[in-house]
Amino acid sequence: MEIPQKLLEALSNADHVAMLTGAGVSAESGIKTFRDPDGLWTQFNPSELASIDGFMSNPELVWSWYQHRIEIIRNTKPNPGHYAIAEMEKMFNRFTLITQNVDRLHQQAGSKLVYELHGNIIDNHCFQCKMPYKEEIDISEKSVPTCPECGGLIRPSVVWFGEMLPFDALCAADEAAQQCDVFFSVGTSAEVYPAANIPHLAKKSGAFLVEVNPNLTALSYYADVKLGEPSGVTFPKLLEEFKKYKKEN
Ligand code: BV8
Ligand code: ZN
Repeated sequence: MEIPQKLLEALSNADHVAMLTGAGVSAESGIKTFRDPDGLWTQFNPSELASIDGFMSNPELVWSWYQHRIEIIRNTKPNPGHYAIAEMEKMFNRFTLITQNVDRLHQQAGSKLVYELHGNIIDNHCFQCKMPYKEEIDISEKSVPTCPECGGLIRPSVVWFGEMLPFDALCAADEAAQQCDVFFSVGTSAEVYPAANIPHLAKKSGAFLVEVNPNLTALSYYADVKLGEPSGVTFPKLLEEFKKYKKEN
């Protein structure tokens, strides 16, 4: 796989690099994506499991589905793509990492600043009074824990469909998209909004847009460079080539 010269040039002139990641960056760690042929949404219905209505109509089903995903994530390690992205954070004057993932594998790989647009699956809070829920979760327990403050049901701290994204993360993402010199869209189908707007905003703001994805997406047409290898292969290669380029130039 060749890393195009024009990308190495854009990176060597870049003061601010920004990146949006999706489920594809965790695929090589063994976590299923959502919309690939064997993706989660082919087996499960997102409106039933990842929505307020779904939780209200069957809290036990939704709670057990998230406990099931947490179990998988607990036995999962970051892949070379996550580690290379963590290293990129130190190589640029400004580096902004924005993710749609709830698995915290970027942080596990050493990324210090990660804006989570869709929350995270590790934390929980009260559905009613929003109070963070810190008590240990007994995953064998089928019933949904209740809030010690108000007795409300406890839910995972992810952003469900129809729910607003965390304001600070969304603002940071929009700001980075408008100010960055190079923007990477990695392992996302770019179909879930408002996250899918961010790469387009970066392009419109003059950023050099790079897509890392083995498949075509709604964004591919707009990319200045498309790297079609899996992210766990692409980023270690990109770092190696970029270090060589910086030495020679
Ligand atoms: C909201 C957390 C409003 C939970 C998730 C405008 C137009 C149309 C619809 C809408 C719109 N605006 C809003 C909507 C509705 C909806 C939406 O976008 N629907 C879509 C489906 C049409 N958006 C919302 O509901 C959002 N909220 O709009 O609120 C509002 C306004 C005011 C007041 C109140 C409310 C909330 C959206 C967030 C939902 N939560 N997750 C959980 O995880 O359980 S979304 C879920 O999908 C994941 O978080 C994920 O991040 C997201 C996107 O999926 P991707 O990450 O892109 O994964 P996908 O499987 O699709 O693609 C993987 C890609 O990786 C593929 O392209 C594949 O080729 C590639 N790949 C595979 N292997 C690799 C790889 N790439 C690189 N390397 C590899 N190895
Ligand atoms: Zn409560």
